[in-house]
Amino acid sequence: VMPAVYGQSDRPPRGDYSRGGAVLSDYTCPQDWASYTAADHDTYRRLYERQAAQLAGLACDAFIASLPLLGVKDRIPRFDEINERLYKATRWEIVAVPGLIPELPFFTLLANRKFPVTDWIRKPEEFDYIVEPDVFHDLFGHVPMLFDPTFADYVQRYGQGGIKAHELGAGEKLARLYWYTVEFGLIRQAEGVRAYGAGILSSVGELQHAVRSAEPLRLPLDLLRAMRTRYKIDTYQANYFVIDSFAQLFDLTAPDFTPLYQALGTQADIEPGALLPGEASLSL
Ligand code: HBI
Ligand code: FE
Repeated sequence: VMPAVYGQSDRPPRGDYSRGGAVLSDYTCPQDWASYTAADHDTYRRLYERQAAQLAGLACDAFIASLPLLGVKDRIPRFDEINERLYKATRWEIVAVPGLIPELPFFTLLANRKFPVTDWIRKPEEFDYIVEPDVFHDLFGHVPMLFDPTFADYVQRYGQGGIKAHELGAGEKLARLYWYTVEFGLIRQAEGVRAYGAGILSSVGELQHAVRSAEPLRLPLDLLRAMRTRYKIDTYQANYFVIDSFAQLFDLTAPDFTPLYQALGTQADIEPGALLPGEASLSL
């Protein structure tokens, strides 16, 4: 039953992190599926349809294989239904959150194999572009990849590293690794470069830009290079980092990052799109 203050069918306003006490101390909350409107479901259906139609040749195989495991396409899925499949596949679960949450609880959820999914959906006037993650970005972009066992293990390892980075004051540098892998990562498959990052996969325009355009730089993933590289949040990325496999990503992030953070302390940040001497953008 909805708290009376929210009315019969309106969702709590975006940015309400209390929701009458429904948000827990770990920032998770009930999805409150009943309060989505017909317009909300329609927005999801139209976003899904448009994005699913342009994946071939641009999205990585793992994503294309697992997208159907989200279940219904014509309305916002119930998180519980996705969890029945996801937990069996990789022992991950999705949990609802009211929006962006602070770094430490975010890392802590990932370390516990719980992926925070924003429960509200964008308004029709935000259809093509939204800065903050919403339920479409989080479900469509992120959740299919969590069905891949190796990638799923990487995300947990990232969360564990995040807790440590937070203690060391290196959370901002480590956040760049999330950005350039989980959000905007590219992978080299036999047929060419493909997207595995959720920010690319859930974006109407960035898929083509990231995978086909001659404009952005594509560099092999190097942890130090990626964590030195600033990023843009309001335009297509000017550089992407390419991996060869999810096993490579998992293995790269096995060592303790403390020496990396020490090195980062002495090296200047790199502007998005800048090439260093000796570097070259990878061919597609
Ligand atoms: N909260 N809901 C949500 N989703 C995110 O992707 C997210 C967040 N809080 C923090 C955060 N990301 C960043 O610190 C990561 O980029 C590391
Ligand atoms: Fe995201």
